[in-house]
Amino acid sequence: MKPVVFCLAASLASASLFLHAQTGSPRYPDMPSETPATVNTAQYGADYARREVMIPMRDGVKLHTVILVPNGAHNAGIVLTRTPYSATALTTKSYSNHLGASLYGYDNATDVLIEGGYIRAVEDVRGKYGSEGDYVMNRPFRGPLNPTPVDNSTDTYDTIDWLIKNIPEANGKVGIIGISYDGYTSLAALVDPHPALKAAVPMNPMVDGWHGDDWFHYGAFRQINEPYIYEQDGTRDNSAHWWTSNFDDYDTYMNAGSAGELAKRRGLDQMGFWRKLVAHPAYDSFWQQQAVDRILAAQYAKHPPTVPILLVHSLWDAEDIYGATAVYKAIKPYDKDGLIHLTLGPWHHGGAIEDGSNLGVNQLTFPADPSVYWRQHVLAPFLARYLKDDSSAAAIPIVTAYQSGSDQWQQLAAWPVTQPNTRLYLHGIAALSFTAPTSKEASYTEYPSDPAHPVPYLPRPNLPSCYTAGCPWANWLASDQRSASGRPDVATFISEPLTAPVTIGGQPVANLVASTSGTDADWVVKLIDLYPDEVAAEPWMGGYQLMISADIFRGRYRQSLENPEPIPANTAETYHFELPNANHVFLPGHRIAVQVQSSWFPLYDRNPQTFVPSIFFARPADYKKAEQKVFHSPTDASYIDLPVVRP
Ligand code: PG9
Repeated sequence: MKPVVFCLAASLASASLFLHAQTGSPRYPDMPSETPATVNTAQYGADYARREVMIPMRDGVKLHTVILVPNGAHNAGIVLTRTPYSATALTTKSYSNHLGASLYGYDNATDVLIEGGYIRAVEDVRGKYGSEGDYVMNRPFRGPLNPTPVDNSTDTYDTIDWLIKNIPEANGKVGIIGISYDGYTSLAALVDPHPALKAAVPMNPMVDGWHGDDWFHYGAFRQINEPYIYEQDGTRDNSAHWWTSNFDDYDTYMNAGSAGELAKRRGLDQMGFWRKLVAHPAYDSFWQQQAVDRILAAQYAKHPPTVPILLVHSLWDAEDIYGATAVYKAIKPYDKDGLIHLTLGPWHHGGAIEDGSNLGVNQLTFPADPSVYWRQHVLAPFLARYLKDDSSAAAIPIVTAYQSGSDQWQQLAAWPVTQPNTRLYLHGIAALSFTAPTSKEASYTEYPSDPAHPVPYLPRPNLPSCYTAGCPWANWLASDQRSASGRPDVATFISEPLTAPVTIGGQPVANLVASTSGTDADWVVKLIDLYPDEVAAEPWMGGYQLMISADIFRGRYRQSLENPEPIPANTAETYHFELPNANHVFLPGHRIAVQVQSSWFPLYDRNPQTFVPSIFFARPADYKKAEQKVFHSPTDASYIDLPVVRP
């Protein structure tokens, strides 16, 4: 009984203390609190003014926005970012009275924003951190998926309207910029845009979560994002944290079995977005109606684009490798005035605003920092041309593309440079060539796929995806594939050393003819640049196997992305799917390699290899070892159709 009374008394005492604190009258007048009612950030010596405002949206919800105005700003353009990752965090890299030291690199392109004298506005999206309202992951646009009168389009419109009316130092021109989710909000601004929106820079944007961005790739679920969903959906300030259980995430996900079982064990099923994910494992209307490339194309089909756009794609983007080029492909046909621009850079996710001189330690390096080049020669003039009153800044090329292999920037009139036009055939005895297979060679290559021992996407231990120094996540797409090529459950095909360069500029297409002894399967296809045995200038690149373009396809969707079908066992089926864009020269002395495997773990959930209604909830007994066959015969030829650029 006592504990209850104690608790009751304790709670009454703390309540009265709390009331005193709240009413402001000190409980002990002779020893009042030293804490002021509010703290005003001192501006002495600062080179900018910091203002924090709550901007009212049309439904009355107020959004927290940090506004940073450089001292002496006059007729300045505003550069806006709308984020679910904390406006305060993005604008207080350090508590400095120098603007350049305060802005985080992420989203900010600090050098360009400071040199350009722009006013910086960063806003918490509805439902996150300092903003009011309800959070919905990538809030669908108003319509069948969103019956409310508000979305990220209306919230951006209302925000811009307030900014241009309430910042006297501004010139009435607003640009929006952002990476990843903030790339998605940058695209959302283009839906029914405010007339003051004069430029958009969506960088590595989330565009189609099922097709090839963060949630699935061709139906294979990216389960290592479970912690992200837990924390992003869990609380307004991301204060509920996913707990770890193993240093090696490979064990975390293996111990649970399915992605759904792990979610249940961790309480992820409390989160609304998780429930939506598991309710829509296929490419149904839930995903199709949210695909931003489709939404913008439909809008521009009615009214051509009026806002200049600079889409930014990273060639080794581990998170949103689909979005930017998919939007470009979808909307460019409606661009009557040459307003739609695209950059393809040799970066990881978000690399354009970071040190871009390499893709990881003892991985791919570049002779000069491509990020500095891009910020100074592409981003800076683009923003200046459209956000400054003096629009004398030079026009930028429609496409600025970094060609890996030759290590040079290209100014192009269009992307892709060419469509797939040359078949690179898989052959028996692990060979690869531009000539079609003949009946004189083995008609297939066989490999086992055992869900009890899935192929790691990186050598173990697999650390949780993290962004601090030393974390391999950001650069894993440029990691050496030698560790995979030696595995019996990875089929590797290698060409002879090239005697002349092979240049590709566009999207390769995988055409895999394969069978499985199971009734479902995943197919991973990797196009690889295999370096010479020794590279004098960079010894660590000797024999390196660098992925140039790779993806995973969940076999149940081979006939329809919306309606999964079991795979008939031991029957050759064709899997035909686009791989990510590449702008690369395979140099003489290099070889081209292709790897085929049936798991990429723990990044993607395991395919049980027996057809079940939902892989999210496959049971332990469903997971069965299978024998996979990749066919390379005259009638069942497997190949990658390359967009070869002819001199
Ligand atoms: N696109 C990034 C991401 C989204 C969802 C899960 C994990 C990463 C990002 O917005 O940073």
